[in-house]
Amino acid sequence: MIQADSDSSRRVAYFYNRLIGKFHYGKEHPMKPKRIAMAHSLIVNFGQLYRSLDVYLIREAQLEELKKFHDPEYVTYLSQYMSDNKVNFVKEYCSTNNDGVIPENLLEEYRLITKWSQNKNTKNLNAEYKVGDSADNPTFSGLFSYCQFSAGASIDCAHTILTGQADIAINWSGGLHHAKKKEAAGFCYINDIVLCILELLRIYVRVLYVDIDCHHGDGVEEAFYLTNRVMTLSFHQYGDDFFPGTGQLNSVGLGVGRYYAVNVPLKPGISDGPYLDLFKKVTSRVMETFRPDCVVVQCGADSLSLDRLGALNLSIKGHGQCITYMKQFGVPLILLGGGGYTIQNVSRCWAYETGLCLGQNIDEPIPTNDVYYKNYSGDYHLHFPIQEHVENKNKAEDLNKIVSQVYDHLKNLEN
Ligand code: TV7
Ligand code: CA
Ligand code: ZN
Repeated sequence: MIQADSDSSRRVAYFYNRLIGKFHYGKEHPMKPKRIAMAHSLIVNFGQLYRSLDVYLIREAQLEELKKFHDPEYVTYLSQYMSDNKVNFVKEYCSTNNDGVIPENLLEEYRLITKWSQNKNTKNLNAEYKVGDSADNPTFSGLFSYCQFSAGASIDCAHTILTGQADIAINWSGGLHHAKKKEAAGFCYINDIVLCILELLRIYVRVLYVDIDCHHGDGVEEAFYLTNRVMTLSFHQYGDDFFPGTGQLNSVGLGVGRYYAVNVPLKPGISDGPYLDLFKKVTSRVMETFRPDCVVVQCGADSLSLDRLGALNLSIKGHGQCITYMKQFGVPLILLGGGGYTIQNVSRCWAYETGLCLGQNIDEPIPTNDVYYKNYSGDYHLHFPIQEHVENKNKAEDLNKIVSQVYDHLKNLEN
């Protein structure tokens, strides 16, 4: 049964474009944009859900918009170096649909694709920006368009909130928190989150960023490390060389930004109970002392149990309770995607959380007509069972120490 609670009247802006699911990082690469299409398909097939959303088509952010955070030469490099890839993407994409007739619902895509292929720019730059030279950040067909879509949606999330068109805005194709001003890192090339927050700062005085991806939100933290207008809060797996290796408890920000960066480093195996206890203790104090005008949540689903890269042990309901908890403060909310590498659980999680935004607590089988139905083999349910046998390596005393340290840091902001 889908149950609606009393605040189901909240307006939710949901951003999607079916091209997102067509991008490939490469055969063995763990990051799979297809999971966004899978989440969308679940959202559509849980019919009550889709009908209650305000659905917006994702557009491509323009170069000038990306340069609001990124180095202009880095953006130019990405756009020009990648133009051949874009053309390849167009060819690959068209060849799979080439029956000669363009159905009406694909006309918009066709227009975009035609535009791309006319944009072919053969300039060859000799820049080195850590793109394509590591397995983590390969070049692939259409890479720059993928970045433009991800960023375009996160920027437009900010606009729907600022203009009062929505109370909650969602972009599951965003959340690429490792990208730096002029460097790609950890599967991320353009930092859509920083661009979204910069847009919010045109009107709002204070923005809170909360990151529940199992990796540290280093790119966002670094971008706002010196300011007191953005507080960054990341929960992440830490230690034993886990990527990216930053996000210690004592990284707190610098200058006027001192104590406006909050980090919660965790050992493997933390489950719903202790995670939510910690999450609520930290976020409630942060909300009370920082009083943000808007909250941006990076909802990386690699903090779920059974993730291919992460070793935390959250259930989908536990992950979702973080969203419900942030929602109840009544402050405008932006939800972005992020990591998540066991893709059938990522799509389950983000479809469920889209429901939570509408006040619907979905707990039912996967609709049998879903095109990705076979991906959910096992029990074909939206939720997977809690993993009881996983050891929580975080002792109660470690977690209490984190809470008291964070509280001590936040005391410096009270006056
Ligand atoms: C937000 N872990 C991104 C998380 C980024 C994690 C890493 C891989 C990985 C990459 C592959 C691959 C992989 C099975 C896993 C030190 C290295 C080790 C590359 C093989 N399989 C987010 C980034 C992290 C690429 N990187 O927060 C191609 O795992 O640990 C590292 C760096 C050097 C590079 N090698 C890994 O969730 C979206 N990469 C298979 C093929
Ligand atoms: Ca995190
Ligand atoms: Zn991650």
